[in-house]
Amino acid sequence: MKQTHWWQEVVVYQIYPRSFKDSNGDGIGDLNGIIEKLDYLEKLGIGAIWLSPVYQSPNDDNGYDISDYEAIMDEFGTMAEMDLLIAEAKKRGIQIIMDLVVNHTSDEHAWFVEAKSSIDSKYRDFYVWRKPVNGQVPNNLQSTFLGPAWEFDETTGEYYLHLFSKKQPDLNWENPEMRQAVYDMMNFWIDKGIGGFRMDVIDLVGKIPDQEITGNGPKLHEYLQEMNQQTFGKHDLLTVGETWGATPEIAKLYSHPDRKELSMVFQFEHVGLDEVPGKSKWDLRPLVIQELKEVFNKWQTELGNDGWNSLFWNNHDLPRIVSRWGNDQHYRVESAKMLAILLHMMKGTPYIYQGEEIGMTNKPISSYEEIEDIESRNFYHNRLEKGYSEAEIFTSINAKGRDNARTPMQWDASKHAGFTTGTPWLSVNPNHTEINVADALANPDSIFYTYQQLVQLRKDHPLMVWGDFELLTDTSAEVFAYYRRYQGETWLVVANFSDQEQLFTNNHVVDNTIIRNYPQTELVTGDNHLAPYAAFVVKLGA
Ligand code: TEU
Ligand code: CA
Repeated sequence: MKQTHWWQEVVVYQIYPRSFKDSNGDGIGDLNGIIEKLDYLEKLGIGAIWLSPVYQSPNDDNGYDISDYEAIMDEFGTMAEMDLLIAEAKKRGIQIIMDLVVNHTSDEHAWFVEAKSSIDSKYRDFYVWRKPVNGQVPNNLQSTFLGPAWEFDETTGEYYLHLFSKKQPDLNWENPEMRQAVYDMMNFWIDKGIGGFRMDVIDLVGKIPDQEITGNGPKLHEYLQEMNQQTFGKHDLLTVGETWGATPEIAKLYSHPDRKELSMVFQFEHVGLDEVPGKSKWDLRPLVIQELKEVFNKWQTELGNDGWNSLFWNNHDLPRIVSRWGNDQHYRVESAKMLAILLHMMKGTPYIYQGEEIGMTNKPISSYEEIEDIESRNFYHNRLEKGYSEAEIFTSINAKGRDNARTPMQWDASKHAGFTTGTPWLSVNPNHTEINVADALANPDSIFYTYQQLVQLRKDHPLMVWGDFELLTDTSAEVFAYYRRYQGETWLVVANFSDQEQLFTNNHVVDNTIIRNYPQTELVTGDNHLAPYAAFVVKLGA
């Protein structure tokens, strides 16, 4: 008998609290705003919310720099409101998944303030300190946000490690007391009745800085097994690790049920397909659809029952999928629905990022003043220094910059999209007059209802959760088609991943249509001329 878990059967919705809903007019989304919108999320049908960080933070990296793990950021609200959110969500069958950022803290966290005060501080070893080498940085480790990963501290004459901004010093996981302090903090949240954790860059915690090893260090899985035993192992919680470098083999180490580590990981292999290999996320090349098929096929077939997939197109670090791989102009609605159907019909736990369910798009910018995100700001300076033109830099930022995902949620057509009555911390996309929740709810053909239907189908059909995946390989390059099979039943998923009509030959008898994005068309036996971005799911007859 295979063991099943609630987190294999739900759809998760990610909230970036700063941009979701402002309840008090200060221009910043907050916990009360989320509570106000729980009925909307219940209508969508999701079973869990992954909440990006809501903890106390100086916001150098929008909450991913935490100064107190057991306090709520002032702008977001109070701990009492957090408790209310957990309770109100639970009433609607929704679990709260907290973002666990424990590769690093803020430099304003009490541990770091203490650690920095003296070499003899009892917190010194909670972080990674090294002496200068020939008066220079200890080695060549680089920060993800560009520049050296070492920052010199004048007071004690040593460098500390920061794989992200210098206001995000890395924790030293080799220190058992530090690990215990993290586990205590996790238990504080578990005792509040949360549904689990999304673990920020968890693949970095086994780092060996002196060997310049960051991801997938030798003790990584030992730490995760210890964490599991000390915290969530006794509860059936959803735990998802953010693991940039994962292959299917590595994903099994994290998520094989017998290993007692995590429920699943976010793998990013598909995310990198529009980048020039070996260069950075900013160096763009067109997507080759055949490669996308191969990557998904690999992940869908190789995990088997030895691990569990997560399914996502979007998050707060990635550009809007409809702008990136769909068509955010003429075929916005069709392509957004196609992308939804293609992903949600796969095996794994699907994640919807706020606004994806109404087809929100990237928001182009043209001046430095419009950049909010630290990663994009650093990139801008770095490329200017290297001699790139502003035009080239903005092409990259408009395609891939993180602010694209972070513009405020578009609730209605009013000024500032109903997100705030004040001035939003990041400007609203002007297209909110056409793309917004109120319009989506009023239109039975909207993208919202495609997502709602996909969420419901998953509840009604074990095939969607458990069915085996098989890619069709004899299609045109632009057609992404696969079967799902479960207990004698077969569904065929067909998606035209292009803005051109495509021919698709179906050799099977069609029993009935499960979902589609062109309401007036059927998938038939024999030749089908698929309209741009058309997608169908049909149950095959015997
Ligand atoms: O992201 C990890 C990470 O490596 C990202 O910085 C990623 O490389 C980049 O955003 C791709 O555009 C996590 C969080 O999701 C991100 O928001 C944080 O900034 C980062 O960790 C540090 O906590
Ligand atoms: Ca607010």
